[in-house]
Amino acid sequence: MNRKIFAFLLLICQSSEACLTSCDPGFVTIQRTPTAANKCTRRFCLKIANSSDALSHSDAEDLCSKDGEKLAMFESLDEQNLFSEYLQPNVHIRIDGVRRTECILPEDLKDTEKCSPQTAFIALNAGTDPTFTFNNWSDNDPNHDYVNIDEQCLILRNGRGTNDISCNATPNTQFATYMALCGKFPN
Ligand SMILES: [Ca+2]
Repeated sequence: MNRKIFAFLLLICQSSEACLTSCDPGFVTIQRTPTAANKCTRRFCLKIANSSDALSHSDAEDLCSKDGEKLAMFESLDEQNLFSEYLQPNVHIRIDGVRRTECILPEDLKDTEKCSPQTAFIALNAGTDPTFTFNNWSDNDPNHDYVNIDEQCLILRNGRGTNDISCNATPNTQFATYMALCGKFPN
């Protein structure tokens, strides 16, 4: 990165709300390297929220919003490992990210530049660079369930890699999801 641009970004970050204070109790305070991709975020607050019912994507968004958070994603393996107690086989966690509308139909998927595993999804929580999540796919994902074309949302599959999955709740299936990764900026 050009030195002048880097210095300018640092100046913005030092005056940014995202650089200040710490997280509420119950959150893990995440230290991040400020970049343009994560909107100059130095600190971010993450937690795992639980539900007794299988979560749809919108259920997970609602669960996070109760305390002012949004669905979030990990920016690195180091961040992910801070939640190792949750990262178990057969444990799936709803995370931020939805498939771009222009990457839903089978003919869209033939445009491998526009709809590659790295470009087909968009993150909505502004404090995170999604590069790690969009390169950390579990085996054979993203597969978009080519029969039903209904895998528009994302989970952390088996506590390890990203999987595209239905946005609907899927109780009584192997991918039933009862946890959501929620995040927000420090207060
Ligand atoms: Ca999938």
